[in-house]
Amino acid sequence: MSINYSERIPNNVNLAGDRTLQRALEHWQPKFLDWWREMGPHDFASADVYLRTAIGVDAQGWASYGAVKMPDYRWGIFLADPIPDRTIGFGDNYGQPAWQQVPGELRSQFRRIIVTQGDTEPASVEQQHLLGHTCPSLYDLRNLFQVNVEEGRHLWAMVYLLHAYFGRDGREEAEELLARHSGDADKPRILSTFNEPVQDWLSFFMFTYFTDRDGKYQLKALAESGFDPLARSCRFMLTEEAHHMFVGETGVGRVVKRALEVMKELGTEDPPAIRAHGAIDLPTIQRYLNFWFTSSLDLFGSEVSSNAATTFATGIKGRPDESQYEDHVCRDATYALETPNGVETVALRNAMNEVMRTSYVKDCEIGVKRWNMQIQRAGYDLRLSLPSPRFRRGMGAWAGMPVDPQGNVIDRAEYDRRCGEWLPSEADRAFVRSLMQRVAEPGKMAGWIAPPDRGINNLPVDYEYVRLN
Ligand code: BYC
Repeated sequence: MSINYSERIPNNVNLAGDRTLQRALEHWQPKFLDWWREMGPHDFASADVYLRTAIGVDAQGWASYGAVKMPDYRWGIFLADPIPDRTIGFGDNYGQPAWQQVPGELRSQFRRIIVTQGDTEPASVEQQHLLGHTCPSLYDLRNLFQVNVEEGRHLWAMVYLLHAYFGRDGREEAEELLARHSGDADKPRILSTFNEPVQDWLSFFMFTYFTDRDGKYQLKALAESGFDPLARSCRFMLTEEAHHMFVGETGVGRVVKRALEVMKELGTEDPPAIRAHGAIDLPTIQRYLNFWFTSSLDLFGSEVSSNAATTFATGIKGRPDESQYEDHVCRDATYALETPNGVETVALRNAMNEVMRTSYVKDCEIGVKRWNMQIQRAGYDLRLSLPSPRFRRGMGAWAGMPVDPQGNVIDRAEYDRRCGEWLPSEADRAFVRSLMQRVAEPGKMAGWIAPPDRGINNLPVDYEYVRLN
């Protein structure tokens, strides 16, 4: 079904065919816009931003590009095309027809998962609220705003499901999605990472590399769901998500590149010297990486989880790329889990969070390898690395354990003492913040980041991606 753009809410779900639902969503729309004005990108409402907007859901030509003022962005509801005769691909209902409605007995679990997914989207926009003021270039500013409007659209995707399939409860949850706020003492966002401040662009790039990648894995798992409208929503969200991780991977890569340039120029690897030259030294980049990677690992939940077992068994949430596995039912399969008490054998269904986390870690390694290739090519021995998934965990079996980045349990006093080596210190953060000065001339870059290899949608790097009216 094509997308109807003449309606107040662009959609390919035939909203006009369900007046009650349409009215309910049109009632939510101004509240969303109020939230956007207050909590979205601060101060850029009148800027013309070169944005891509979804205009279809097929793989080719799904988006159009053009200058848009963000409050006028057409946030819409788009589901990927249905797969004819789709069946449930995992769990106890394996092979049964996919559900077009939520089965009554699974209602509260589906709602909880959709709300959790939905909550992260506006949370990330709130975390990035002030970043526009310190953009390193107009190219980066545009990418920030692209990510922000698409997170807003992903919120719409979840709000549609809540309104369309969960009645009054769903409408109440949709209101709550705008009432909780990132870092709020009384009404914080649901998941830990989404309450962490993102006050500088190095954090933003780490966030889009590591935390948006959790998004990729969770969305892939929900794209397998037996509830077909959820699966189709998530399939289309994944199309948009790829750009967010591109922003992260290339962003960190450009910060590394700039550090290497300065190292060459000065003939030293000495962090204070590199900093004095206005670039971010590699050990500081490693500490930021450690922080955001470990925080994002917690987003997968506990290693052993009865919630995970239930959502898999019932057909609510599969594994990312379920088709790669042979056994889709996993009734008797087991998983060998490394815990602080040694290896424990647990039912595979209970270990689904860990299965997902393990695939996520592998995916995270790809970018780290690319960053290291740059360092190697520049002739330096230092390598960036992912810390052990046991390090600095806040959820699960390793939560709160004094573990070093290599994964060894160490003395707590030593752990406390050495945290400053492994994680950004207040001084690191203050230094990185001191570099965050707005650069807003077309083609100009801040001194701590290298220019991108190419511009957006075949435009040159020095195109005026944001016109600050
Ligand atoms: N912080 O059984 P457990 C994205 C809660 S990112 C705080 O171990 P379960 C995006 C958990 O909710 C993707 N609480 O875990 C990225 C549960 O609470 P209740 C977001 C946490 O349930 C960037 C309790 O602890 N999508 O899209 O198997 C920008 C016990 O949990 C945390 C999803 O997460 C935490 N880190 O799995 C924009 C998908 N971890 O219910 C967007 C939907 C766990 O007992 N969510 N808890 O009160 C889920 O599938 C699951 O809820 C989780 C947790 C994977 C998060």
